[in-house]
Amino acid sequence: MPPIRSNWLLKIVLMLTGCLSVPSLCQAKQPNILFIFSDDHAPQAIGAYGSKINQTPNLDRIAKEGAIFRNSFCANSICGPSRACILTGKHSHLNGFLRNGNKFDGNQLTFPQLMKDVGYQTAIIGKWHLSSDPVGFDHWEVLPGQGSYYNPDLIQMDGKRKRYDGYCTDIITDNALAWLKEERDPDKPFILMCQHKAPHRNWSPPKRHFSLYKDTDVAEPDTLFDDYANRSSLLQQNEMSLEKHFHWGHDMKFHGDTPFPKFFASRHQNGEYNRMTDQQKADWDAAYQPENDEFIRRMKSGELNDKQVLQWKYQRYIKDYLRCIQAVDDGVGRMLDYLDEAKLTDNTIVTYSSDQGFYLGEHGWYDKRWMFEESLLMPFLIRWPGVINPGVDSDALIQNIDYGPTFLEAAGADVPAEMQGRSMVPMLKDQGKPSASWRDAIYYAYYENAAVHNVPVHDGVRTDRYKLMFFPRSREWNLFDLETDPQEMKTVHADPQYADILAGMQKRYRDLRTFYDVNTATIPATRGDEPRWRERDASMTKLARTGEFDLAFIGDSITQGWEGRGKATWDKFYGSRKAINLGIGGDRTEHVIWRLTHGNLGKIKPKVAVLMIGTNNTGHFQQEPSEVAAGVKKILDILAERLPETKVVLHGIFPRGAGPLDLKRLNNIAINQQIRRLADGERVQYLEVGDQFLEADGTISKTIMPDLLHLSPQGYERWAKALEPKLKQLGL
Ligand code: SGN
Ligand code: CA
Repeated sequence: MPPIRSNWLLKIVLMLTGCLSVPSLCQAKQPNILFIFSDDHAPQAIGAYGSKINQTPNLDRIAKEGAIFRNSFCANSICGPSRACILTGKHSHLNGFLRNGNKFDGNQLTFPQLMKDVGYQTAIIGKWHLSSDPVGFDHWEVLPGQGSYYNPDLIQMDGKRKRYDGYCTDIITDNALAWLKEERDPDKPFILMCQHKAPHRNWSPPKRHFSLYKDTDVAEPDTLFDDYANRSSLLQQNEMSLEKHFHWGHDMKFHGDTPFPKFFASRHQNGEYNRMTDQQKADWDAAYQPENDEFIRRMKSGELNDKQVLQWKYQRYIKDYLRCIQAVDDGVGRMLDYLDEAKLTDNTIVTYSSDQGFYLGEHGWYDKRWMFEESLLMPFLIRWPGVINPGVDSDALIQNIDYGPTFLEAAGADVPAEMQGRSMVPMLKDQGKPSASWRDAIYYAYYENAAVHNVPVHDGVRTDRYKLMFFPRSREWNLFDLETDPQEMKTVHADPQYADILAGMQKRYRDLRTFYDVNTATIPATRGDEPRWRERDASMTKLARTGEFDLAFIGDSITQGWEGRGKATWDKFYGSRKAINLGIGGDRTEHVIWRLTHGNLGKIKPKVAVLMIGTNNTGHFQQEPSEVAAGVKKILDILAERLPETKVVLHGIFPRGAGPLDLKRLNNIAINQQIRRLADGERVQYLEVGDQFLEADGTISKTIMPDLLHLSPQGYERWAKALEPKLKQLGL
């Protein structure tokens, strides 16, 4: 953990000068912060980062007059999660916003709230995408969800939506400037977060940039035709390729259905076009129609081979993307000009960043999510006159969880110990040079399983030279040497020459997970990418919605087995007792956590829930017993919150394996030793019936557990009999 920065001295000075009560005096000390942020803007499309494909003079100005960070990384490369990491200074598993679609808990500790506490005015205008309303801001005006490029709606602080005529990037800039000029209190320091929608999909540019790149081709990336060989097999399953996953209307800006279904998906029309006024539509069509007609003509005449079609798609995509960025750059220029005009430049920190990077055709992709460089990287430019010299260029490994701590320290506020990021202020004062104790590796985790673009859950670490990724879905490691293979085309995890490096990186991975409190057993996880799991989960949710159950069994395959080898016993014991089976084979604690918070409890209010879970945590991943116990605890907490009247029979995990020294069995015993303490004897009653399945010498008979893990019909009968007195005692 970073040390708590105690700013008592500053506080005394502020108090003596009256600053705490008369904030105007503070302005010289407390810098304003203008946080300009965009969505999906990859560093390789910023001049200062060496872009080969576009020019961004205004963004470059921030770098030129301040610092550029070349090793700036995202903690979780997706929109809402990245924003939650920034607000909280914590990795996703602790701030609770793991994937788009979660709802941000605004009552948790966030840096804007803490800045308010030290006298700042806080404002956010633009894309928010965290579902709940912004908390900790004196002023906010945010796009609903993803927002729109054309004639966007913005949610007002009273909850009403206001529609603006015009182009989103310009409107967000206008409104941010209006707040600076007219609404803020000039006697107080401010943090203004100006957050663009652009250049997010579907990359709809403004009219003034329609003709940019009109008559030129944009350079293609080297890896546009990546075949995904030599890396995790899961790469092949992606649904974010230029080749297969662009929509004719939405992405490629054609009207109607595609005549070429082999090359283009057809589902999504261009929703932006539908929002346009007649004049906007006319301007749009004047720009796109001739090119579209020409492409259709060439396709119909058979002039284009598959490769050329892909190249055409790349040009359409990248040009629109870059045109959107040009408008962001224009907006940044207007903001910087205003700071000059209003004489605010000297006392204002300006940062530019984006929620993550993006694939601009690299690896044949658009979108983000993967831990490969293009989407792991985030731009981070910062200007701080008087502190950062012009032209600082830093290779320090920074992350979005560092922004909050940095702003807090700059504002003279304490950085709470619970924030996992670190303040960059000392490094900024040292012109981008990290101290000896600065981090040597970053931790990354992506959780959005079973979602758009089908990128698997994975996590990993990156040092200045190596990157290690772990894919739980296939249980694969991938290791990249960024010096010899900067484009990450070949994993070297199995190369004997890298054996020591692999071992070292795996240790770094384990240690960083411990350092950041990453316990997979407690992080809600869906297996929705597995059709059988998805179907069973959905059917249980449907059944649970019907409501009437007195008894619920919750668990993994051993519980699910009541419908298989245990069926006769189930019918006998529970057939007439309104019982529901919420077991899914292969589940670990994290999956049960997901299910119970994503519909599986439906409307049920059972008298008794019988819970047994954890054997797969041990069997599949060798999670530590304490980690698994924490997972069980979380499940009990969920049950307490959602079903406060329900009594829980918490089973010790059944024994497994051939003999008493079977390692997986020992792990279950260790878990049981911990979870039995979670029972209060009232709401939660611990019940261990494992001895029912053991022979006198501690072995397990195959007539009871044919595979030494799952019960036979006889085994189920023994389970039911051992459980019965407890159920009776609990009123069933
Ligand atoms: C939308 C996009 C996806 C994108 C996600 C997340 N589809 O679903 O391409 O990956 O947002 O983006 S779209 O058809 O709506 O454009 S994020 O930046 O918000 O995380
Ligand atoms: Ca984004």
